[in-house]
Amino acid sequence: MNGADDLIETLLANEVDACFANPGTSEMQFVAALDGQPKMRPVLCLFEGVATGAADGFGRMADRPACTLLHLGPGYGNGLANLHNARRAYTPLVNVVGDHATYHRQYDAPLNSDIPTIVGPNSLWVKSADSADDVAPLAAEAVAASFGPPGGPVSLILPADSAWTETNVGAVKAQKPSRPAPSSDAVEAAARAVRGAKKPVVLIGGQACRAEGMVQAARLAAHGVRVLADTFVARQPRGAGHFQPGRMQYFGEAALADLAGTDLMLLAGTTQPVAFFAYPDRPSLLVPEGCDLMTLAARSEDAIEGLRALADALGAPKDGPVQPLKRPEAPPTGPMTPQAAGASIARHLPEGAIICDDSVTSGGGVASQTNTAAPHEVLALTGGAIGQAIPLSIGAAVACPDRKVLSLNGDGAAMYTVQGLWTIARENLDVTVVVFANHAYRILNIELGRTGAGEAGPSAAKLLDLGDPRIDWVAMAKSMGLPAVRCETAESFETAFAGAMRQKGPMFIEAAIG
Ligand SMILES: Cc1ncc(C[n+]2csc(CCOP(=O)(O)OP(=O)(O)O)c2C)c(N)n1
Ligand SMILES: [Mg+2]
Repeated sequence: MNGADDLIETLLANEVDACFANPGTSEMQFVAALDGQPKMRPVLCLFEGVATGAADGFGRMADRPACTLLHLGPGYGNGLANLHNARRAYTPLVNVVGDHATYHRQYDAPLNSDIPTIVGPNSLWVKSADSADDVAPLAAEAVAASFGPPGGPVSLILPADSAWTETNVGAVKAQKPSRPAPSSDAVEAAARAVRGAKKPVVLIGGQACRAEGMVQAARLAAHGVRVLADTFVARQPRGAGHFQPGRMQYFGEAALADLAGTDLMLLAGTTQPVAFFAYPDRPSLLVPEGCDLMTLAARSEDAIEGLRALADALGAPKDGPVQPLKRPEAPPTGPMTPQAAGASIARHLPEGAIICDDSVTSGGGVASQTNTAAPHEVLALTGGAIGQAIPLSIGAAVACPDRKVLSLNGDGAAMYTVQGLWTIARENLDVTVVVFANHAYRILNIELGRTGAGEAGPSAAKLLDLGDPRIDWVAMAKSMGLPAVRCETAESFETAFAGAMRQKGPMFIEAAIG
């Protein structure tokens, strides 16, 4: 046994059994050790942003961490944006960052970098296992730390000599932390405040938006309390049989207009709402003036228990409202639009599907119609760093092999981590990838006006247009091993999407909307 064997044994002993990897020389011991541990599923990702986003998708669906295997500081750096999204999703995730042998660090070889500083701001926990005997205990610490609460990425640095040196420590079990329920004082205070308010709102996020939390939130809605969910939620059920809360509006002025007159905002599993960006002369904080802000359950607490206790304290009914099953009866016709795609998706999405959403300006057309589709779950872009939905779908499909996964992407967003298509094909994952090809960063054309930056002239337009040269999405997907079709009409999308939902395995659809 060497440190690398101990690491994988410890990960497996703590149910970390998927490894999204892009290895290098310093990780060769870990790679070799995988052969002795067939329970660990190695998944090669051809860019670290794919590996980290996949580990996020896995953690969101499995409620336990996957690990990544990353090559020193630069490998980690390539994976940073999706680790940022994972941190904002509070997803348990263990990065194994390979490093030079401890005695080699002093020579400042080309791949040498200050790994603790690079990984620090985005890791709940960072330690370097500087001897083989340290590896297993630190790996167990890392797994425990990844659960928070509320959870997030952690980074275990693994020097090459710690991996290759012999050790007899063996697997170490992690102590998984629990989420404390909010105090009864907090629940009573919240109940009093709701009774005294004219127009109370409960804002739910994070763990409160999981299926069990939504059941409790629906009871509050049945009692007459307005329930809103955060704009971007890590994992939220949607469709028939589920409660459909309102959504905090994305644009600040729309959010404040929506909240006008609200005199109490209770937070469960989230923090005070703020605008995604600042704009000249527009507010940052999305709490109306004169509205009391109160926390029922912090992110680190058990918000589901908090909602249950509040509903009980208020004498709310046992059951709240849920969505009916209502799918568009007629297949959509005419030009290819996000709305047409949304109609086909609502018609054919199978029960239990998982939607990974990074579809930017095309997303609204899908969301509005899938509210009453077959029950499914949505994983949203929690950290605003686009390029997430292809990687996320990989991890979700590895975690849930019996569920259909649908990855919805803007064409700009898809290009960030397009290498993930190869992994979907190589692992034969049951993922349908849709790319909304408008050949533009369309949202930024909207933002140009909103920020007061003005109209796009020829130089500005060059930074917002993707049409020259036009990306051939079908050729791109086929080159990485996926069957692929281009849909220029609603009719052709309907046929392609229905077919994709009927079969099992990888499929790529270009929705040609521009
Ligand atoms: C990592 C990262 N880089 C840049 C941005 C800025 N950004 C936000 S949306 C966007 C373009 C999205 O374009 P696309 O995916 O084609 O969607 P569309 O707006 O066309 O619907 C960019 C570049 C970002 N959010 N994250
Ligand atoms: Mg686009």
